[in-house]
Amino acid sequence: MINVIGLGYIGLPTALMFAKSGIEVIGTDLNEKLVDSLSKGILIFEEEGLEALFKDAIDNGIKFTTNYQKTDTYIIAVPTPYINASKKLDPKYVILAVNQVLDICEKGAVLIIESTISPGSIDKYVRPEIEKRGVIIGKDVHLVHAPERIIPGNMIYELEYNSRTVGADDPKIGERVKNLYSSFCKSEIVVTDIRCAEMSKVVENTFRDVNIAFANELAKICRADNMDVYEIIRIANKHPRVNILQPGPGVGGHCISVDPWFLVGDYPDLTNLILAARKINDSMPTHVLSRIRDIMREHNITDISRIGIYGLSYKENVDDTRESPTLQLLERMDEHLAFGVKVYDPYIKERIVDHQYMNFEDFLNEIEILVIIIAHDHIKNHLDRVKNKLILDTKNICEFAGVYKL
Ligand code: SAJ
Repeated sequence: MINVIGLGYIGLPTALMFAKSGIEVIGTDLNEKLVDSLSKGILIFEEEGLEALFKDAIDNGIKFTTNYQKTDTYIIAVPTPYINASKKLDPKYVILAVNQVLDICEKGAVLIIESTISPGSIDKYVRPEIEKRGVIIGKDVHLVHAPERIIPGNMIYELEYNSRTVGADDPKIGERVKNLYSSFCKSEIVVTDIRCAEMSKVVENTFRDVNIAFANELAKICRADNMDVYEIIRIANKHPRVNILQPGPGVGGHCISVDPWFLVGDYPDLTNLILAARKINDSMPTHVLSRIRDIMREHNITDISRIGIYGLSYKENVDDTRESPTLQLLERMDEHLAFGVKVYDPYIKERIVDHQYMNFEDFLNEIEILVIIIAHDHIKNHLDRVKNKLILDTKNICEFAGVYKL
């Protein structure tokens, strides 16, 4: 039996996949409301294919509880927040989960940590915690770091078809865990050591951050001299060894905008490129603001409440708002005492910011300038309804004339 600890964006789909493939799974979370809801068959976030997977897992007997279970295999997928001021990882939830597992686990149990952690965290935080209890690592318990790689919006597919990394102290345990994941993972599973697994995860996300920063810097250069950045990237990407990502209004989410800071925090003298990339991506909401200002000036609009921001989530077709570009943008506006801008996102069902609309039509009726921050399928399917607005399209989805771009 596997006890999956933490039933959020990563833990839940992973637990469901194991259950679907016929393994006995119990999911544990400290959040009673969440456990209640899952036990009643109600999901609390949306994701393509998740409902069907949930149903299969329930049919296969998956259970949810707030209690840790006595078993020989644990998957820990708890949040690893980062401390904004120091840019360092806060390992408190991982430490708590490890301790609660140790309270109950069988001798020789395998603790698989899936949560993203900064390189060196297992040595720095997890091992000492275990050792101070007199528990011997490699004998009483085995440690594994198997970072997840799935992308919100395509999680279920990627759980099955992405390659995975399993970092273990003991290669034999690594192989055992590899076999376990191969119950649903159809792609290569690389077994390595824990330091390598930690570092490769953070490196993957940092690579994407740097690549996006390059695209964003190109967008600014092209704006300065009136060139079409999208056309230039499209052409450059025809080169067989060039693959530039897309510029945008900022980098959100809990991964790409966070993980590079772990490297900057730990290696401040060695991370020039990575830090520059972070700064460029963090500057994009301000760039969007200056584009809004350009449009207001050009059209003699002075009333901020005539501006409507489309999109509150951190990217398209998800309901996750962590580090979202719109939230970053609203923060910058607040700093400049510019209040009153209107906001709409069909995925966000609760009011989380001021002047947030729940109805698209009402939102459109109140605004003159539409700023597209997130390219949900919803707006792509309703472009004919916004054509009469002044549009700032930061995602390059509008092909009609007169639209302002980044
Ligand atoms: N973005 C751009 N331009 C692009 C691509 C993305 O501006 O060309 C922006 C998005 O709009 C979003 C942010 O970057 O605001 C991050 O989105 P994303 O789709 O690039 O990535 P995440 O954060 O949803 O998921 C990433 C993935 N990592 C990589 O692709 C290397 C995923 O595989 C990881 O599992 C996930 O981080 C994680 O949990 O670490």
